Amino acid sequence: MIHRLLIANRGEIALRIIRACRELDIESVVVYSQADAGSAYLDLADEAICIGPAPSAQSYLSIPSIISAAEIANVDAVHPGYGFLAENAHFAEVCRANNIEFVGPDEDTIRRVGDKAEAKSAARAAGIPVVEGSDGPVDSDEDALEIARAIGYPVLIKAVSGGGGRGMRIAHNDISLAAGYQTARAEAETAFGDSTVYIEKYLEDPRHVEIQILGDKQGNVIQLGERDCSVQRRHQKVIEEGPSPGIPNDVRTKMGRAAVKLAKSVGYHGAGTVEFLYENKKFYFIEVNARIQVEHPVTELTTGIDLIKEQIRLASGEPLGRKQQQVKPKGHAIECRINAEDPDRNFAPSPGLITQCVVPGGPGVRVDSHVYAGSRVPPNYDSMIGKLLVWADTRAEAITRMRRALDEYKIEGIKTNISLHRRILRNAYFERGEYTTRFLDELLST
Ligand code: MV4
Repeated sequence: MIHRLLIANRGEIALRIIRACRELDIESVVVYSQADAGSAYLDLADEAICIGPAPSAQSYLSIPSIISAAEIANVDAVHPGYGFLAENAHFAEVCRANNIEFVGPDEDTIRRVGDKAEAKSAARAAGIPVVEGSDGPVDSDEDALEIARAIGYPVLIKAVSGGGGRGMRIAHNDISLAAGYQTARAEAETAFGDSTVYIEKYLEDPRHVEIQILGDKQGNVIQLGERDCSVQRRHQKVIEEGPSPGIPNDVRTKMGRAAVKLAKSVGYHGAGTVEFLYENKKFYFIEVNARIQVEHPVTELTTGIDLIKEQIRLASGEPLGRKQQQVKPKGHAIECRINAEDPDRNFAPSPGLITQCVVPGGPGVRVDSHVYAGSRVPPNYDSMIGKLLVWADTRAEAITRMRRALDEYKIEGIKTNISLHRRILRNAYFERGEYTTRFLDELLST
């Protein structure tokens, strides 16, 4: 049993976890950096501990500081949220070595799926479709060239430790392959301390669809349906929705089964996401996210399942409380990520003091945010300051509701991307559900 839990994160997800703990009657201890001191959500936890100065390397990413806080606070579990240390196998290992339950999968599973070439091999071994490409890492220019010529251009060179699109290079011919292979390796070395790359056929216009899964420590896994995350800019998701407006029912069923099969084959427990690309009626596994994701509330709204509470229950060893047949997603949910950024300055971060904040509400509206009039958005972290979600019976009604909610949202003092969301929600292609990962870049270039 978990009685007292440390939240190794900040902002809206820290608040989200505090709320889940309160409902589970678990004491919460939240850590914070000097940049976040005074933020109101800290008062909602049972205890708040300052772990260091603003730069995340010295606070939210500092394993010694967080473990010290956990020891001082005498917690029996740590929830990492997303980002920061959420998929750090070493952190999970240190937690458990200190007798602290890490809310997430085993360190070996995190390590295994964190290596994207290895995750792909596991998927291939489980009979799940993967994008054609190298069978594992590519260790020389010669091998890279041979593989690229065999599968045909364009190809994509990807870092095995990659994420967020870093260490990725497209190559259209032998020349750009040679250059791309080297730059991808160098970029991966700088970003992840690991220059290992692999090669895939480049899909030119896919949708990004991901399946939410839950697994218990007894080996049971269920899937809670998909989210479409194709609306993104520079590998940052901007809008997510579920179900995906772009995939037929038979594909939905197969993708869900594939996700469960893969999760079982790697001994996955806790909450996780299996990502796929979908193009020309076919789906391909790309990666596993061994954490709760920003967009998890989309699935909470369509299934009625509290994913954070489930994560904590599963971490404490409880079996899944429902069978696959009992999961019946209903209606439609959309999430708009609200970022402190300036649409007129190429979406540059816009930190500062929020002077006015009027939050939407009413039927079918959910706002997950830690900010308010008087709060200061620090320049040190991700620019997301909240998430606006809506739920309705149909996608058309959800769109109408999101437009209404966006029109109610007023944030002053800093710039936000709310105007961008208004524009997307009125776009005819978006309205028809006809969009791929290229949609937002194209919208912004017109
Ligand atoms: C791809 C792809 C096309 N072909 N793989 C981007 C980040 C990483 N999660 C995987 N990504 C992609 N992998 C092949 N073989 C296109 C992307 C991609 C993308 C994927 C999901 C969401 C948005 C994206 C935007 C550009 C490229």
